[in-house]
Amino acid sequence: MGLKRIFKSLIILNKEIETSRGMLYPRESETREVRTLDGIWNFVRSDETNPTQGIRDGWFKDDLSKSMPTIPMPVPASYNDITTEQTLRDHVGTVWYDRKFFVPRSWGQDQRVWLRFGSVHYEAYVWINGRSAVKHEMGHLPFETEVTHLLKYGAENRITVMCDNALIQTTVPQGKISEVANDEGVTIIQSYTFDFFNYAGIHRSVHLYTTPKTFIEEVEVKTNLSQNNSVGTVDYSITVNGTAANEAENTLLARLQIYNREGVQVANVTSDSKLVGSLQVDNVKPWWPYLMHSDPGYLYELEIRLYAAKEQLLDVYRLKVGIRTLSWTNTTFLINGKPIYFRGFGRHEDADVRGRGLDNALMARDFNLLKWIGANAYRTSHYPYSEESMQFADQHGIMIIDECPSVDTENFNQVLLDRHKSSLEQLVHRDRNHPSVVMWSIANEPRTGQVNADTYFQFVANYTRSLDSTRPITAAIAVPSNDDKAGRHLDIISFNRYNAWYSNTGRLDMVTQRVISEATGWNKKYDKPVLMSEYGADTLEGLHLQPAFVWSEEFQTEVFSRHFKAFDALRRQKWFIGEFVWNFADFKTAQTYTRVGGNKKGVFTRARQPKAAAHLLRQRYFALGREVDQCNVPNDLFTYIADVGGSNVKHDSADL
Ligand code: GCB
Repeated sequence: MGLKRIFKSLIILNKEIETSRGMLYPRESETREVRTLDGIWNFVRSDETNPTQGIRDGWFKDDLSKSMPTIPMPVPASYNDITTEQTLRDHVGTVWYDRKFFVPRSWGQDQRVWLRFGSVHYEAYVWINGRSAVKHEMGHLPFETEVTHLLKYGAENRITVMCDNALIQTTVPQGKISEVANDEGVTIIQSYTFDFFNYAGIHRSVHLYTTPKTFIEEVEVKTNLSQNNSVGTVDYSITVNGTAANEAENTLLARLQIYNREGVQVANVTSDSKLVGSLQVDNVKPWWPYLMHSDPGYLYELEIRLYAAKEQLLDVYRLKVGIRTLSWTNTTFLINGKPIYFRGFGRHEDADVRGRGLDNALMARDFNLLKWIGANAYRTSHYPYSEESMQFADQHGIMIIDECPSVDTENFNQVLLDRHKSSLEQLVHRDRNHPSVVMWSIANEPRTGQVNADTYFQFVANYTRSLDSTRPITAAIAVPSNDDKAGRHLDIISFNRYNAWYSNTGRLDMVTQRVISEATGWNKKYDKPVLMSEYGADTLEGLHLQPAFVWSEEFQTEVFSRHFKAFDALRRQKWFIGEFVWNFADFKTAQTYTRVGGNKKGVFTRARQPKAAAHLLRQRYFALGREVDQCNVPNDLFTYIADVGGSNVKHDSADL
């Protein structure tokens, strides 16, 4: 009996899952209006022992303040660090938000209104004027619903959100909830193995936007370049939602135009009624990564005008498009026909006070730092980042390894598999048009040595491939290559390892050869390109110890340098395609005795100031850029030391 049950739970099937619709980033146009509901909302923390009380007592039926005392809460932001209360920081379960807003009278006429959340972590239930509007599970990903029928026009409306942060064995990512005895009774504890704080709340912007009755619901573009990169093609496919499409299918058509950066039209086409076709751009400017070209991040604007019969304009939507190709073999990964060598970071969306909440100032600062340090890539470890940051990456030419929220995945089961696939479906759907996205990461440090990992990751990888065959698939793996059962389903192998930190702590003399042999082991096993997706050392800013000692700035610098040596040896093997430091900046984690206020492996502090190793990394990334991509290096890369011509002393960037 027991055995039978165990066996049953091991069987996982590749089931069909529900797919997302729409979700174009809200943009104003001649036919669309957008307004944000960001600002200060009212907030209530539920009783942890009674998480469904608000539902049973109907808190959504009236102002929250009529049911419970509320506090002001900024949106977007994580709620955890806003107050001084430990109970809110560590809260497990549901919290409630509400606010009032007006909808103009004009919105009630002949159009549709949509409500869109950039992300709510982890699960959200939404009501408008007391009526259920939408429910969504999965942090870090947008969701939307039509609210035309729920709104009062030319009047005041109320939106109520219940957000649940509980992570269990079938959520993505997984967690565990338990009851433990405390001094006075019991406490509900959320535990998780992943190494970042489980921030929660309404993390990204909330938008209301209008569309015409029949409108452009989805646009998918795929780009290509001619052999010599002189002619670009943009294949498009448009999905329309609305009655005009259903009643008179054959009469719909779209006119598409592409404008260059100067606003000059460089291509145009009129679609057939299937709304699928292609545009050609002569003398194209391809989208290039930062430092791989003198004009990186070149974006065109694709304007789509949807018409009904008799040239009646229905809808207009504009999308930025970068024209580039990706291709890969068992040794190389190429963009526009040129091999890529990644120099980048693992990162987090994390900051003081606002937690994981969208912060445009922080985002702009981070991109400035990425460019200052000469990085050309980062991985969205360990979940999808904001749509605004994806747009920034497009503009700045920063390549993205786009990761879904699966981290430390274990105990593979059917519900988990379905949700994991759904997280990738939502991610690919959201990000497929971004030229900056060059790879999908289907997991971070999954337990790929476990029973079922082979089948599980075969399903996940093949599903992702079925959604998008134009980008390679990876996962950041930490089990030894001998134990791994998932790598054969990937296109590119990424591995995480902390030599001289978790393994052989303090032993700087045990880094270089180990990195070389681990990377080589992965390549031997799978015959695929390999990159190192994490390495690093916790470093307390301002702690200086010579000779280098763990936690000091000297130690981080030395750990990096020992890795650089390994990477340079590996670079001679063509299949080694990149290096990613862990982490871009210090970030908050759950409380443990190995974390001093959080994980301190940042090259930058949490306040986004450089540690000593940042300067070393900058010299390396630009040196690589110069060697691999012939980029220019900044004048201030080296500090003047001495005019000792003829000696080996490097004193300016000409010495590189
Ligand atoms: C890892 C994880 C990352 C952690 C890091 C660390 O392997 O992928 O989430 O933060 O190690 O510093 O322990």
